[in-house]
Amino acid sequence: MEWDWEGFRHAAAAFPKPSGIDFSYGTAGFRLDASLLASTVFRAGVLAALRSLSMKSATGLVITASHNPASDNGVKLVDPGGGMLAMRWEPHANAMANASDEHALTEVVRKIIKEESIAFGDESCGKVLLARDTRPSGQILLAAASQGVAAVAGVAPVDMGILTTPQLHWMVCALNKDQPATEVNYYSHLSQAFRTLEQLRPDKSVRRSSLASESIIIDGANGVGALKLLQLQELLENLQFEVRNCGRAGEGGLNDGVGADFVQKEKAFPRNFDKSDALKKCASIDGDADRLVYFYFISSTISSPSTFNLLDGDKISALFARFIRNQLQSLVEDVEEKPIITTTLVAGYGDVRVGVVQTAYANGASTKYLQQELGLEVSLTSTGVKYLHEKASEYDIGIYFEANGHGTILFREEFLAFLRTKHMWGKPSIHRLLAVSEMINQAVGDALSGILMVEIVLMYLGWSIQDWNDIYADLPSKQLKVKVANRAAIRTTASETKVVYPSELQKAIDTEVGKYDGGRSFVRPSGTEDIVRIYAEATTQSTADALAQAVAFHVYRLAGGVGPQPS
Ligand code: NG1
Ligand code: ZN
Repeated sequence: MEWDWEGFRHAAAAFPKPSGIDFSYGTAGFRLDASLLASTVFRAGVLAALRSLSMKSATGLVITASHNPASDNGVKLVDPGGGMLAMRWEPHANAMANASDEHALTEVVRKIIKEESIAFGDESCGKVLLARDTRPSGQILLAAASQGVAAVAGVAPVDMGILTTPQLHWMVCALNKDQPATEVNYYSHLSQAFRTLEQLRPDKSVRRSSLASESIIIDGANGVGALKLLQLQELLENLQFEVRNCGRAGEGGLNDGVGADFVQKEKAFPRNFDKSDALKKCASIDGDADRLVYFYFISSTISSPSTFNLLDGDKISALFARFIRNQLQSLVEDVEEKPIITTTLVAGYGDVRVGVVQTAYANGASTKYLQQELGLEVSLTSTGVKYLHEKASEYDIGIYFEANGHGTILFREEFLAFLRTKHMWGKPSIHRLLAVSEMINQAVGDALSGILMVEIVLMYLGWSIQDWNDIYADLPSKQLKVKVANRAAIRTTASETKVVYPSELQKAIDTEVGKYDGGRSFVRPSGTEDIVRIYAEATTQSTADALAQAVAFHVYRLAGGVGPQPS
């Protein structure tokens, strides 16, 4: 098939790059004010098409800016396995997004074709699945991305409509495994696995603690996830939830004082929740439904003040890790009586490696719980699920979560194949592990499958949200952000826990940390906003707040802060 370069240039010329902007593929793709994005999404469409040809499999592209304000938008690219675009291709994405015009873009594309040895066959052989969230700018941007895909010879764009980010990841993964891959298939797959797990519950008569409540109230962030939760609910007879912040008239705007990012960072109720919801089990998802946190509120009594309790990604991870560990333990006890510490020897398979992956934002108390209470291996990676996902895939069962609620449980294919061959053992834990691998999204963190998993584990344990919260007490922590003129002006070590440049900044942070008992603090430039993020932990909330404030002041002073100075 001949590449029609003239036609390509013509198509690209319809989406000129805005001048004076340096686009950068961040923590999770490109994200910016929607009015500036048409050229970038067209080019991302071209890139997704090239990636599809290069891998000879379908790829995906989602138009979303996740938890950012409604006026922003962005693009996330999905690799054939269902994960994020391979990091090795990110420089290609940057080079394309920043090409000055259609001629420069053509040169970049030619170079990528050569470097990646992309061959053009005689027939159409590429496919890119496209989806978008509910942002008003989504439709026009999706059309631009679709034209980008179609501009590549032999690649077909397929518009899957309005979806959550994890739904599109799931579909790309399923399609490339020749499995049914529609939205209906997604709901039936998840709900079927949930029902299987319900049936495999060991003691259905187990009494829930007195405060355990069957139902959940979910904050849908006024985004796409709310709509999809309502669809999922129709297939779940035994799980009741009320969805608030669905984007109905009067409920407010997308991510505006609502959603998982707001709840986790502010440690506060989202809109349309209040003290009348005291003691109820509440959850919050973000604007594209790939993050999940839980929360509940205890109203004040004469003896104690009211408290807002956040159960973040770390606590979700700890709950999942406990469940997985228990299932493996019963497998081992049934087979050959071995305790679990880091690896579990299962007859016929060998050591089953279970690991939990976190980032530096993980609360220190969660790491301690995972290591000391559960005896599990914990590894740390840089911020961004692409790093956590990669690390988690090294284990037979890898549990990964960012504190912000983005995460999942990955099962190694060889381990699942082993479990399938052992079906005849008739051990419930084998069937449970297999059902979990079907229910929890294997492609990417997914708030919808995360809710099902949390609920089933609580059901197994007979726990209320308070019982779950009590597994460990978070160390008091505080997150702040400082607006800077150029976020590239700060560089950190690979683990992101130390500033390398400007070096005086790290010295100032060390001095501040030294003033507080049990203090920990680090800063890093955001990969999604023009800000530097500050994290601080200490033994009391007021000292964590003070440490964060002091460090924010040094960031402002030494790293080119703009706008109001932190006090
Ligand atoms: P940045 O803006 O790079 O910190 C944020 C989150 C990441 C990840 C991405 C993608 C924090 C501290 N950072 O990245 O963990 O989720 O957004 O959405 O929550
Ligand atoms: Zn998101």
